[in-house]
Amino acid sequence: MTNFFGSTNLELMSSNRCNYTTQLFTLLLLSTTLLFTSVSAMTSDFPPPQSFSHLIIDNWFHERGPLWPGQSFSLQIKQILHHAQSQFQDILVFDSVHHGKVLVLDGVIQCTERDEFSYQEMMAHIPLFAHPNPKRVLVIGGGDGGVLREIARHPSVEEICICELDKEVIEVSKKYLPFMAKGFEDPRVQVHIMDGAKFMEENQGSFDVIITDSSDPVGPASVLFETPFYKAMHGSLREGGIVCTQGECVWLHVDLIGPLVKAITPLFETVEYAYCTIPSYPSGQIGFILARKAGGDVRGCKEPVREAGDDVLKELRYYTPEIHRAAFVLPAFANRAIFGEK
Ligand code: SPD
Repeated sequence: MTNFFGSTNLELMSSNRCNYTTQLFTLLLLSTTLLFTSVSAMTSDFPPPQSFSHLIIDNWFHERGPLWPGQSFSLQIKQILHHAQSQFQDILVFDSVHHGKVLVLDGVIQCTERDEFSYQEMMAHIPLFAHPNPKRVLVIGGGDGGVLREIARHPSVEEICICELDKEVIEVSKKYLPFMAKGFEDPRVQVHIMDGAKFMEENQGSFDVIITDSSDPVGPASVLFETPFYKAMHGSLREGGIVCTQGECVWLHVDLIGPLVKAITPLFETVEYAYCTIPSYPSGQIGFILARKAGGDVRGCKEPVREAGDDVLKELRYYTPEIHRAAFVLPAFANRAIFGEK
């Protein structure tokens, strides 16, 4: 089974041999050619998960990977709480010395207790406050529950569906990461352990907001960064609906983000990019692709169109209406690389 970059996972994980430039070029070609392939092709088999024990040395976890070549972020481990392989991936949870509980999938940090609120709040509240009246929301991935926790703060939302492929991520999060997994307790949440693309095929024109809270484009999450997946999300949105997806890092991945934004621009009314800072993600930053389907009065997502009540704002630690607007203001190099602007 080949992944997003056209390599096997084992080849990719052997980062010394990985030619990053070639992979990014392959990505560009794949993004274009896959535009016309069937969405059901996304559900092909995954390779057996491998162990990432080699990233733990002397009670330190070292995040090394092909998507951030030549750099590594490390956290000191207080105690390993869980380490096992599910059907899809290696799942590690540890208590760290300064970042609280940490969730790691296939050797990549997904959340730390210290800073997860930054990503989860921005991923949920940017699209939800950019929508005049969100009622049905779909989350793809997000098995830790943190994004659900944030969506649940919106009283207009009547139904929150989540499609997570790996039920063990949900179970492990409920056991060790309750500060995020409490998102599953909201009565509006409906859990579907299945492929998100298949779910969307069965739910056309259904959602006001679709949030894809994915890992990086290596292994099970790789298809979520491809154009057919955006076509599937477009089909599953209501008119004027908004997609918000994990959009990687401008310091590391503009060669991935730019071609993807370009490839999906013909599908949507608007395609925009926002970002937040977060110390425990590679290079301390992560972005979001925001794409809006035609219909309704509102264009783009840069302006919140609803007031967040004081009761909600006092609970939030990162999102404010001001940071909503500011998040779309990109450094010059990123604007040029992603949108071709001067
Ligand atoms: N480089 C890691 C990106 C991980 C993004 N997903 C995190 C899931 C948090 N709910």
